[in-house]
Amino acid sequence: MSRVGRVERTTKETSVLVEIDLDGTGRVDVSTGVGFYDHMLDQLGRHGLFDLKVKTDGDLHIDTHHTIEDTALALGAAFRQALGDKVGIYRFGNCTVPLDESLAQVTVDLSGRPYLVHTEPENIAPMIGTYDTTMTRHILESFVAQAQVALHVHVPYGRNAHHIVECQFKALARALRYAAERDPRAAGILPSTKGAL
Ligand SMILES: [Mn+2]
Repeated sequence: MSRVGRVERTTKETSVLVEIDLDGTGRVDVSTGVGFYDHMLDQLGRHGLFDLKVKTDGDLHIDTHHTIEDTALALGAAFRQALGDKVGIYRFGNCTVPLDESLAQVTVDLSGRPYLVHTEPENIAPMIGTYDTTMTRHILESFVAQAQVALHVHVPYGRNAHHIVECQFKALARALRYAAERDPRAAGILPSTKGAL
């Protein structure tokens, strides 16, 4: 059974298409008009081993905010759709990824309940190209709200803004991959005592 999600989301501010295959090979085709964000979504697909297509046409004449946020919302919705009934998966995942001087620690529970805990260095440079670094938390909030997952992302230390953000996306990719992966010991079993996820 294939685990794919497809979401089209159109407002007066943006038009977004996201397609994701959780059992892919890291084949990524991403275009949002925000270079650094494309680079981050590329990390997500590559290190999550998701096949990921993202096409966003947003109101970049204003700024990159709506484009980034709405893409994250659609990505979360597509991820949730692709997870389906969650039978036979690990459910929990975590990964710690260094990027030179920066470190990201990510833990996820595909719980059905949205919750984000996020910490990163306060003195991070405000912009990376056209990417406003305060959007990282906003992306995670948006993804969590739609994917309905509990997500804890911590960067205990780091200096370079590019590294600080990129290690978060790499660790997120791996944590999501491990959580969504099929557990060979749990075929046909829903990983919850509640009977629903
Ligand atoms: Mn916003």
